[in-house]
Amino acid sequence: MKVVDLRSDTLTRPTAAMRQAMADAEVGDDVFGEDPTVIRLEKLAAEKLGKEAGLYVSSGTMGNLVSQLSHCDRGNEIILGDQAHVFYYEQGGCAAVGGIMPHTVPNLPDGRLDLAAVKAAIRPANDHFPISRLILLENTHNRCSGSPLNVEYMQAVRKLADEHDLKIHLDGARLFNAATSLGVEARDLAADADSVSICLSKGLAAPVGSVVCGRAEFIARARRNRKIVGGGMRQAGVIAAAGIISLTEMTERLGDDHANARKLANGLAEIKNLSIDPETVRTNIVFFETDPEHMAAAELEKRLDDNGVRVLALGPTKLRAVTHYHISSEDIDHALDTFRNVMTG
Ligand code: TLP
Repeated sequence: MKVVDLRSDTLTRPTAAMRQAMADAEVGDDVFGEDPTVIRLEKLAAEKLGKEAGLYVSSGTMGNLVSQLSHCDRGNEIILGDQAHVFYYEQGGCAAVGGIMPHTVPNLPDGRLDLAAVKAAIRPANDHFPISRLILLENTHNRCSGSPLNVEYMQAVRKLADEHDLKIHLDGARLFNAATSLGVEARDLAADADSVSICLSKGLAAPVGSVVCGRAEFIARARRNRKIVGGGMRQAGVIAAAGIISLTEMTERLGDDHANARKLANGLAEIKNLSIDPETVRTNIVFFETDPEHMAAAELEKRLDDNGVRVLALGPTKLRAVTHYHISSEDIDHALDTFRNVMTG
């Protein structure tokens, strides 16, 4: 049976060029700072994001955690969206590992945080309160339909952060999707953040890895924090080699994934008992709702799966489909046929 797996862009497998580069990678011990391929990847990522230095980490979760640990002391507070991946899907690592308190404000449907709400969340100097240290943003915003945050918004948050002496961390797991969607460079979207974590292992198809970028002095702290969470890797050039291909060859094709996501959204909008506004789909993530009177999300997920189409049910009525490197326009046609059969059958 043909399988169209739309559960996540994390499912992408390394390309032939990546596998070759991994086999050929020159390596050394990266904890000694001696792996030339890791060094090359870190420099390349920093250059692409317009930052002084980069740090190769094993995952987006680790990138976000070491960044928070490197900005904050125990008892400090971070301000972030209530839909943020860091708040929702990272086991509260900031609190569990770093003693850092998350202070959420509601995400707007397009992934932004209302600036007045952020301002209201910043603690005044008072011995009763924790110290606000960091604003954490996500671009694109996973749970907010994969929406991209634009440069003007980043600048506005920077201004507010500067007025209150706060740092900004950007969870840029899909920053190149945002840049593609907005027609800007990733470095333009990173310019106003003190630190940025990008993922190589989602739409960019590397098997593992993320890179945190920022000022050299920040990255030196992040390197220490990576070690304490067990992220000091040895001959990591073997995997970093694939990440270099992610950044040199895989960013340019993300527009295809966005076109496929929009095509899927347009098709789903036509199917009775499903609802979606295709205009909200601006990158590769498609959220849609099912009418539970007709079929609950978990049931729809299962029936699709039985027919070779995989999506994720993320609530009683809410589902997510994500396009990526292994999904073609024909796969979307096939998936839509399956949706129609399952919904009417
Ligand atoms: N997201 C995964 C799941 O964890 C939900 C997915 O399938 O979308 N930031 C953002 C915005 C992410 O979407 C993810 C992964 C991460 C961080 C964490 O990356 P990893 O999985 O490498 O730790």
